Amino acid sequence: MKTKLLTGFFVTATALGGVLAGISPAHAFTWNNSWSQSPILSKSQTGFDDAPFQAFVQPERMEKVDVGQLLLDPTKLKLKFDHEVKVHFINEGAGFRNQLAYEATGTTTRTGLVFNDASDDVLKYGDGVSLGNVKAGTLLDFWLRADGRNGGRNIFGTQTAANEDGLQHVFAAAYNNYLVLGFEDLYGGLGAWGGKNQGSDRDFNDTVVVVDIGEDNIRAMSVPEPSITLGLMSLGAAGLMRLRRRQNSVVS
Ligand SMILES: [Ca+2]
Ligand SMILES: [Ca+2]
Repeated sequence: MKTKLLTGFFVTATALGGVLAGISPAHAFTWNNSWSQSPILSKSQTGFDDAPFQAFVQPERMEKVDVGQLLLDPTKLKLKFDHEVKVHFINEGAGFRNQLAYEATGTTTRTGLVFNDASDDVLKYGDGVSLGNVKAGTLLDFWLRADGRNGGRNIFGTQTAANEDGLQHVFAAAYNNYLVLGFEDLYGGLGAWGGKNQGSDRDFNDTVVVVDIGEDNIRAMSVPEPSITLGLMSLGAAGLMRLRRRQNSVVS
């Protein structure tokens, strides 16, 4: 009976932790080495113009760039409308040869490679890759394998809680009806050395991409929705009550 009680407690604690952490608990992302690179689409093929977004590649963080962008929570990039999602390479300010992957969770569930080598040695500014149609109700996450092209194995993504150093590695912003993502590819805090730390400059411009999720999705993401948090909290409380009842029935 003691074991059952303990199990009940852990289930309750995990559920509560998930609610407190926000929408989803931390999860690890597994890189699949058998992914292949989807066709790289040129600007003439997509009609995308990278010029307005070059302002995000400078020796500072994205929140310090002032072009009228709106900062978004990188952990909550959820689509409300179906869209053929495309990712465009803007620029890079890195010594590393970074790789970029994506993860769709929810209505559409799949993972895949975006850029096998997000370097300006191989990509032109504005080059794009289609991730295919992504359905409404899908959470989009992006994961960078730092220097992955040269064998690097550190993976940093939009889900901050899943990053091994516990730090934010992606800035997200809405600008010109697109989603802009800027990645930091060095492990650890600003200027920190020792252990796995790499004396990071925390400039968040090591790989910069623009994601075309459609104007409707960008508009929906740009509207603050305080009712969501409240709804989640009450949902969590209801779940907790159910678990307590279940736990009690096990004990009795
Ligand atoms: Ca940099
Ligand atoms: Ca950096």
